[in-house]
Formats: sequence, structure tokens, C-alpha cells
Amino acid sequence: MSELTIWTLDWVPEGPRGFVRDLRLRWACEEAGLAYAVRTIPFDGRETNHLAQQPFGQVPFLEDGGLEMFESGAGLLHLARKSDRLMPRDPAGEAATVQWTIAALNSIEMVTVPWWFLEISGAKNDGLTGWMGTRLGHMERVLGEQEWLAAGRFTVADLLMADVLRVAKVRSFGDRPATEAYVARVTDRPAFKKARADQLAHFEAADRKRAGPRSS
Ligand SMILES: N[C@@H](CCC(=O)N[C@@H](CS)C(=O)NCC(=O)O)C(=O)O
Repeated sequence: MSELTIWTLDWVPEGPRGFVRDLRLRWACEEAGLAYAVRTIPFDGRETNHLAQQPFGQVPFLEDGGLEMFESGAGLLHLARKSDRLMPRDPAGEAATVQWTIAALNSIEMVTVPWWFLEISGAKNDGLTGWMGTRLGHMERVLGEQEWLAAGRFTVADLLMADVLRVAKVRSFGDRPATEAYVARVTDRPAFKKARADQLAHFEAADRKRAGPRSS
């Protein structure tokens, strides 16, 4: 039996499907060839029904034997320590991978998520647009100069950066050909496709379960 368990929600509405962050952990396990199980907590009551595992009432969280951890980025770095397919073992390669993993979260996603939220909320003047342009402009320059973020090859940093950048609204922000090519290249990986397909199947099965026996 697998020691690794990825916890996610038992169901979500259509909108976030294919983007729920358990996908990051599924994808990393697929890249690394690590066996894992997926278990769920109920969508209804999620604000408070698993605070002991995730203090913000969110998913994912990861179980590895007796160890539990929340935050997708922390889970990814944990998995990366298990496989050099996700993070090289040499000090320079490891440092670069950690650095870009944190950058994906703390320099890019910290802008893209609040910007996206204001956009879908219909804010008339999204005050974060200038900041988005600056940050995504810097990423465009970096990705125009190098194929991968760290160590000259795919690492968990690319997995995370591509996952942050592949959101449709973010993708269509400005003309950024190097970023677009990067997102397309990284999400063309079989491990991503499997993780995404598995997540979609998971929520489709939940739809059928919710609809009851008459739906089959
Ligand atoms: N910083 C957290 C963010 C987690 C997060 O935003 N989770 C979303 C799903 S992708 C969630 O649980 N949303 C449900 C909610 O907030 O009620 C991480 O990376 O793990």
C-alpha cells in the first residue's frame, strides 16, 4: 500500500476542475514515479471540517506515513526530496530549484491570484494590473533566455511555475510568446496530462455519486 496520500475535496463545481491544487502533488508523484493514494474531505463544511490538517480549511494536504503537511509548495518540496527527477542532488541545482519554487509562489502567484480574483469579481479598476504586467514581464524575459528555470532541465520549479502561469486569464494577459511556449511545453508532459485527467475523472465520479443511482 502507498505511504503517500494526497488529500483533496470530494467534489467541487465545474469552475475549478483541472486547477484544484491537489493536481500539483499528483503531477509531481507522476513525474517521480511515486505511488500515491487520493483521499477526500467533504466539500460541504470545508471551512471547518479539516482544520487540524489544513488550518485555512483548504486543500491539498499530504500524508506520508506518519507525517502530515499542508501547503502545496511544501508538499512539492517534500516530494522533490524523494526523487532527483524533481530536484537535482547537487547543491547548486538544488538551490536553484528551491529558489524558483519559492519564486513561483511568492513572486508570481502572490500577484496572479489576487489579480485574477479581482478580475472575476468584476472590479472596474483592477489595481493589480500594473504589478501583474511588471512581474509577468520579468518572467517573459527569463523564459526567453532559458528553457528551464533551474539546473538546465525540468524540475519541480517548472511544474509549479507552469501551474501558476497556465490559468486561462493569466495566460491571456498581454503578449508573452516565451511564456506561452513554456506553459504549452511543460503542460504537454505525460505526467501533467495524467494528473489532470485523473482529477477531472475524480470530480466526474463525484457528480455521478451526488446525482444518485438514477444517473447511471
Ligand atoms: N496556499 C495554498 C492554497 C490552497 C488553495 O487555494 N486551495 C483551494 C483549492 S485549489 C481550496 O481549498 N479552496 C477551497 C476554499 O478555500 O474554500 C496551497 O498552495 O496549498
